[in-house]
Amino acid sequence: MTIADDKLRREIETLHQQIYDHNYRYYVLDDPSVTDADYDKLFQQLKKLEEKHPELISPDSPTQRVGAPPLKIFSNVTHSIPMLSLDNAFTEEDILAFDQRIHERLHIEAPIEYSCEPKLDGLAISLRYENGSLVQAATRGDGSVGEDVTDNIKTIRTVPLTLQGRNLPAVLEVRGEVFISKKSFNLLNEQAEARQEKTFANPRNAAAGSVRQLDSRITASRPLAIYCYGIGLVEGMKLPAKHSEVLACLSNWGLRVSPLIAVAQDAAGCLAYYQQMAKKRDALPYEIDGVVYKVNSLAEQERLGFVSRAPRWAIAHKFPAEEAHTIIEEVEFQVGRTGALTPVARLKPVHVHGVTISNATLHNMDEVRRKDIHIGDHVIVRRAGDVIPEVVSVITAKRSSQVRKIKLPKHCPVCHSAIEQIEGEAVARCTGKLFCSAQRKEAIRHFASRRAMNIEGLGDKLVEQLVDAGLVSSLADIYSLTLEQTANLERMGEKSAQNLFEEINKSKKTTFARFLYSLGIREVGEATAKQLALHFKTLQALQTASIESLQAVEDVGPVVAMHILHFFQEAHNREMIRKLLQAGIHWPKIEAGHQLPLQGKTFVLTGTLSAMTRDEAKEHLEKLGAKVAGSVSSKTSYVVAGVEAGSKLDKANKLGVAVLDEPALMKILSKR
Ligand code: I6G
Repeated sequence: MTIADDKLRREIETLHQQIYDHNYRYYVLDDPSVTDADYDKLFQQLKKLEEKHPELISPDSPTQRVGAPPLKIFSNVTHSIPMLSLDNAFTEEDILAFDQRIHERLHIEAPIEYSCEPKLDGLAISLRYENGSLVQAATRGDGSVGEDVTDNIKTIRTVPLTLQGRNLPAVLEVRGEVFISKKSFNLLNEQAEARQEKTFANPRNAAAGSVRQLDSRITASRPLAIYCYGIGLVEGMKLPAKHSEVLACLSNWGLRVSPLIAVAQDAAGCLAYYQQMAKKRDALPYEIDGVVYKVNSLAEQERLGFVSRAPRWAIAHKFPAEEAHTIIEEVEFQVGRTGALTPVARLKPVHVHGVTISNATLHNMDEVRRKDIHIGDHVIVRRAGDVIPEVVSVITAKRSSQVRKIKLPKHCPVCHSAIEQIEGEAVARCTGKLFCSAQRKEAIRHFASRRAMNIEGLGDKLVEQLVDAGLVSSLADIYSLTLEQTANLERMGEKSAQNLFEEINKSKKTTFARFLYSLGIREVGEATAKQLALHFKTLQALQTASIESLQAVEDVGPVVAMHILHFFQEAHNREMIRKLLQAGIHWPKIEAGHQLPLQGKTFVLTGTLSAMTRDEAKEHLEKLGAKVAGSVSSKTSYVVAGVEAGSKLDKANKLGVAVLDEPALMKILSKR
């Protein structure tokens, strides 16, 4: 090797290491230390060197995550230690019986310590590292033989191609779950829908379908992630005594381990963990279908062994099913704020996850056709968190000859105006605009909602009554309601009428951005409204803006610009705005070149505040120009720590980020 070769090799190795470190900070620690642009520079530098010297491309180079040419079939991998599955438990009694069995088998009376982990709804994978380099990745398959999905797994950013640290085992098999976040899952399905391709029924299928692609370049385009939960074969290293310590080792080597793992001192601790996770579940960015308890001592695990395909020392405590079987009794069409018609299935009521479901959205007619849904069909419905229940699939085997086709109505079911469907769009719309009482009601609900004009007390039922009684037919009518009119409404005492009155009055003092958002212009959400307000500063400037100048605003493309332009071109919209302003709606002037006092500062809120909710604190801070982020990094200016602040506070302390308590936050807010 020449001196020049050696220098080049070292240069490439340094780049590998730098990029690896940045990847680790970004994907695993969620704490980047360089900008995306600096990261890209390093990556391009490495790519250029490799293009010039392809003989120096190593399989674990960060550039090799892009996927490889398609395979004909996956080859088989025999697992050196079988990949087991888990026994399931559904009740507290099941868990107490599991704990009892363990005590009996081990002849131990003292409480058993358990490692408790969330159970992700994904695909089990085994990663094999030799001397720290990823050499193979395989699916579980039948537990003994899986499929070789190395090229595909290498495209996942949270899977390190090389392990970090000294004293690495000569061979390490790591077991983990590959998954896709709820958000990415929805996006993937939206994109598939737009291309008229098959959608995935759930995030698990999406993860499995993405990993089991013969063309790994497709896998590379899917936003997959991994959490590691255990080990298989290990050679050349003495293992620690506890499973929780093994997980800590994995994390130190750069493998991603769930931050929600905890150690429980006994079965009661496990059950408390289950409750905690059940509460957290809906707010997590990925699906979990339960939790897993594992005897923490590795020596005790070995004594317990396994039976058929499952270890005796672990159990999955599953959450109650969120899917149920029922029948579609009827399908009706709901009209939304923009006139969009949504087919809604009226169901034979069914219990799902402790809640009775009698309606489910069918989204749109494309979805109805794709899922081949008919009135009278037996279907699987699914409820996930707070989202509207949906029909997952039809049980075609149970279809009777009596089922009826779902037909898009020709006229609006509410105002009888014509229905139009623009070519290429999945959504059909009522053309009645504000003549349609359904659209009017939705527009008023939106206008009064918390993030818009925030008129507390003006909820769904009241809007319904006000519109049906003919008291409110346009947004401006809200401000000419009299106390007497409101007090005479059903279920409305004098006190509630007075409160509503005060809330309506209070809402007149607002911000330009909120006002814009509350108008319900198509495609103008909160963020776009804020950008428009900052850019144009006055309503006059926005109302007279050209399509080109609208597109100069961040987030505003040609479609959004067209919607804004059309909105202000309509005489009845201009008249409505005039009346709203005449009623007294006003906002502080946005000065030219105006710099808000907290502009450029990033805050993270954690723990419970006593004087306001975190959402309210966020709103106050944003009004002052601050950005409020969800996670702490070296770029965070301040972490505001309320009561029971957790890991974000620890991270702030670790990174030396300034921490404010609630009185300090109040001081900042009151000063400005
Ligand atoms: O499939 C699994 C998911 C999660 C597991 C598992 C797990 O722990 C959090 N743990 C074991 C021991 C096994 N399967 C066999």
